[in-house]
Amino acid sequence: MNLLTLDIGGTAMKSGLFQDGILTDCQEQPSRGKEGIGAVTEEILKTIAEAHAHSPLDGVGISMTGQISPGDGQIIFATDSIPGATGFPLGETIRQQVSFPVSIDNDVNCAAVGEGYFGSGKNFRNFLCLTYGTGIGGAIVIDRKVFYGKIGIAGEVGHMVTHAGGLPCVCGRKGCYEMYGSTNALLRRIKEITGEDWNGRQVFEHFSAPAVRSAIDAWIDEIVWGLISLLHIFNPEAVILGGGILEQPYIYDEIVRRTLDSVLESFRTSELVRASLGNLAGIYGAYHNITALLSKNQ
Ligand code: BMX
Ligand code: ZN
Repeated sequence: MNLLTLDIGGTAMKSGLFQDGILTDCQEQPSRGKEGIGAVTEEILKTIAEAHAHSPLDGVGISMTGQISPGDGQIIFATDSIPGATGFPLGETIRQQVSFPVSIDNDVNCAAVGEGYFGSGKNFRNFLCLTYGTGIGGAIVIDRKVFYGKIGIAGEVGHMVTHAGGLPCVCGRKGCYEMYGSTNALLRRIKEITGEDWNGRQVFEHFSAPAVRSAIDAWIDEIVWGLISLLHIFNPEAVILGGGILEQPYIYDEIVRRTLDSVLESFRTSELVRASLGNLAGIYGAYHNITALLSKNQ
């Protein structure tokens, strides 16, 4: 069985090919998010067509940034990290072009499913999964199932307000968590201070520079303030933390230390764990979702 999985964020798109249950190939390319939903869709269709031409596919599992209607794959709302995506019928557009089943869900719901079945979430029934990347995404898992809310879009933690009346957010509102705690927020801050357009890795190469170090520390506090509220609301067994930048041991260690120091004592039993599938969690979740869809269709 040949299944292609795609994990599409505001900046990058990963594709993973599963052959008889084994991830045999994984690639990463720009998602072209800033160019708008048309460019992203073009990349998606091109990647599917190339994989299918190489070895015929039985299904495609998609993990997509934005508020996704899990059944039809419509983008109910997306921030300006992908202009024009709000309202776009992504599922319908892809399904019109292919002859095999396609599953689509929000990227962090997929990451939570990936971690839940194959990674750090295996030992927990009730957990949150949060990723820190272009934005901040979230998923709520209750009794091993993603909690979808009324119309399928629960868990948009990036848009809880952590600074009333604060910075304008890509969602059109003000003061959202992701404007302060996402990797993009850190890179923006570093650019203001140094004038440099660094990526996350380059920022950490300058970790010992006092101005860089203090920007990193202030950014970690922003992450922690959001986590404190979430722990108090959900009292989860665990919070799984993902996003490439969390691979920096200093960040993860400080998030854990400061969060557990700052929550009410009665909330300190929640575990804060790193996504063990790293940035492949979405790919594995999309794989689980398309496998489940195929067996339901049988
Ligand atoms: C945003 C929102 C979420 C997404 C999260 C992480 C859009 C386009 N995205 O808050 O749906 O889960 O970012 O996504 O509205 P990423 O782009 O950082 O991977
Ligand atoms: Zn917002």
